[in-house]
Amino acid sequence: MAFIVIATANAHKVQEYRELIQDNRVELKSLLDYPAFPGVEENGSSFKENASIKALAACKYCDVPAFADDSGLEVMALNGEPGIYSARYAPTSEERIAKLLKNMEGVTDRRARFVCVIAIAVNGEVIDTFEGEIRGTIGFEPKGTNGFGYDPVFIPEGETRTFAELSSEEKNRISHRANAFKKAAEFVEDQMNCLNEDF
Ligand code: ITT
Repeated sequence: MAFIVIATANAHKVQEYRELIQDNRVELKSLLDYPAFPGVEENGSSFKENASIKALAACKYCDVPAFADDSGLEVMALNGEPGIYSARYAPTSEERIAKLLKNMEGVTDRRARFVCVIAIAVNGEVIDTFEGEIRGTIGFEPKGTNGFGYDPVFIPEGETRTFAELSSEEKNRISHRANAFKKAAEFVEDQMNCLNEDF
């Protein structure tokens, strides 16, 4: 069986990708399977750069095809913050949400979007990147216990519930991660078809 590594140690992301990859020919591993992986500094200035840095590092270290997900929440009234600093906005998820809600006190424009960029690296090179988004609004208090990160305060467009109140199947049908993944999966499928035609 072929396997691919996702360059993340975030168990929630791994779980979402396990549900998204409905292909029993592919086994998904993550950096949780490589505990000696030294880590990598996410010093890029965009989701795309950080996704590429992570995918390349994992591909080189594990010596197999790898992909990475760099993602985050952009709030319009905060000029796109926390953006690429979403994971580093405060030490814990609860503190990040508390800080976000504090910074939005008195703000009536609650529009926001989640962004996800997937980078794929093969043979020590990033071959492509794919972006997905989901638009929505920021609630006034955390609601729900599913998902992770900012899910309890993000209400996707067309919904009254937060991501954390949706089931994982519901989130995975519409999320920024699912939208980026669809594009990446189409690309991989096309590449496989081209390879098959060459033989
Ligand atoms: P890796 O770098 O190891 O993949 P990470 O959690 O540090 O793990 P990022 O640097 O991409 O990942 O930061 C993403 C942060 O954005 C994440 O920690 C959450 O705070 C937030 N985030 C991204 N996708 C999310 C989602 O689907 N639901 C809620 N919060 C999300």
